[in-house]
Amino acid sequence: MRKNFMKKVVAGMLTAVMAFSLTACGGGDASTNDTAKEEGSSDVITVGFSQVGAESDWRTANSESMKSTFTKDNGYELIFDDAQQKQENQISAIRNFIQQDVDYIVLAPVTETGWDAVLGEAKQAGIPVIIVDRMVDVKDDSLYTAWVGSNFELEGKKAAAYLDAYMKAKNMKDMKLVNIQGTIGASAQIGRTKGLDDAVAANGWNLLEQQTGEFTQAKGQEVMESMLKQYDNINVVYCENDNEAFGAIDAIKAAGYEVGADKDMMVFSFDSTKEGLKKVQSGEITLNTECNPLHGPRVEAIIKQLENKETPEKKAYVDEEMFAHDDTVKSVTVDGKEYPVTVVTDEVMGARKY
Ligand code: GZL
Repeated sequence: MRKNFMKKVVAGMLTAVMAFSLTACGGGDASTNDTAKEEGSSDVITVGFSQVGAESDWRTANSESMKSTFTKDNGYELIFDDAQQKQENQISAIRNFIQQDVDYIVLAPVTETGWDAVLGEAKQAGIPVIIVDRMVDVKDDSLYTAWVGSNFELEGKKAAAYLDAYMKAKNMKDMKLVNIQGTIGASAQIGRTKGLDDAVAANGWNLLEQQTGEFTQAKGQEVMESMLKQYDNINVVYCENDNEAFGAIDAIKAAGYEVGADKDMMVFSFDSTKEGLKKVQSGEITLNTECNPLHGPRVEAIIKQLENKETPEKKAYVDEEMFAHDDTVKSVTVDGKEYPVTVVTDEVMGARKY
């Protein structure tokens, strides 16, 4: 297994000096890491990837992108760990990767906080950490080498701007809005909720309730069922990902309502997966704001830069689109920038990669 040789030698020397000084002072553990590893017998780059789970179509596409990028044929050994949406599982996975002395650790963090200690251990071991998708909130951002993902607050702002424009175009006065949120504390939830909350405050919209749907279809349906029991006049359902929207639509139909912009309730969603866009084309989802999951090549580009001793951008945002059922709203402007809205047609569906 190939090693990041110099990094480990330096880390080993630091550890040895620390261990010696502790021993000299009669305190601490005299053991040191064996970091002066022999150069690996092959050039295979070992990547330990801690994935959130398999909670959504988006996550499946994201995992597929990583697995199809970090293949043996491409010169990699990928160690893939599915944390089943539990942070403690991700922390154990990272510790395992450190034990296995991988060349790179890639983390898709389930939520933003709680990473300082384990990322400190990776740094101590001289293993670069790349964060993908959601963000980590750490005191020292040298604990990770680079991040690539989405601007989630922008996604929320775009969706809210569309809703405002749509309401005005249709002269809809009465809004009774609910938000089925993502996993609380995940960057995607924080940003999409903030984008909506700011618009609610600015426009005086009537937001009846916000509740987490954990980014899953089952929980999205359960939350929608309970909201329908609580409120008899909901007309806008903001879902923070496609799978929640699928569950919400099932619940709305089961309760005897019709889904669609010109029907009883209009549904907004995020991710723009194939299944999500099919529901935009049918009119069940009015707007789907894209969140692009194809991060495999983006993470590989960062690793290649590091292999070439280059410095990657600390944070890299991916560009994302908006998809609507019709052309009532052709574009929205957010923070001075215009974002076009694409009407979903067979041609658009044919071109989708996930
Ligand atoms: C967003 C990602 C979210 C998706 C959900 O980048 O973290 O997690 O929006 C997924 O579908 O579960």
